[in-house]
Amino acid sequence: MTSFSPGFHGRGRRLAERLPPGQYPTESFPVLSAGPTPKVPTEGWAFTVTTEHGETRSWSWDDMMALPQQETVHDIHCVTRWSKFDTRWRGVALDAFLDGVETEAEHVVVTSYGGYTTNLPLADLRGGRAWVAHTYDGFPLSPEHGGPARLLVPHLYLWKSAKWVRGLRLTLQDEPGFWESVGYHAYGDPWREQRTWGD
Ligand SMILES: Nc1nc2c(c(=O)[nH]1)N[C@H]1C(S)=C(S)[C@@H](COP(=O)(O)O)O[C@H]1N2
Ligand SMILES: [Mo]
Repeated sequence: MTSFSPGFHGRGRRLAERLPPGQYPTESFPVLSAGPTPKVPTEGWAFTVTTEHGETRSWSWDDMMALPQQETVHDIHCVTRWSKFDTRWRGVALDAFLDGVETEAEHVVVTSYGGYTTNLPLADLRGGRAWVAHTYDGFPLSPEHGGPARLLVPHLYLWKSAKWVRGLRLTLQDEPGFWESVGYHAYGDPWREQRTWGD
């Protein structure tokens, strides 16, 4: 059996090993938004999962806050080449919303207040790898960064982490989202440098 030192897989890994190809580390937290920042009050906020049959389940802000909350720390990677190490979030794992949802769908279109969309495989939202995040570094997520709540899928390029997240539409076919339809990669794995269609 191969054994690794305790830090090898975790945060103790050397920073150079944590930087995907073609990325540079930054301390700042740039804001990248394709349009204006929508005003999304928590009153009236809802997160809705819609199946391929059109069945829906919705959570109000209070419903969402009553689900199990997780504190989670991740390196994030933007396709514009900045990476930020050890970002600290609080939110609800997508598993909590997907539990008990009956579906044959293998794809998801994530929808946002303001109209942004992005697509990814449903499997990537399961297994404790994706969150609806409402707190960043101990404070309510700021509107520019997607507050009151955004999707966080740190193992994919950050354009998949839809800000002002509104819901999931489960689909039988993979449907490109906003950036994917103009040339960004359908999957977007930073470790395989899947930036654009040809990658
Ligand atoms: N709703 C919405 N979500 C979005 C975007 C957007 O324009 N609208 N931009 C994406 C892109 S391209 C990136 S790199 C990240 C940037 O997140 P940040 O502004 O918090 O750094 O949000 C992603 N999520
Ligand atoms: Mo981006």
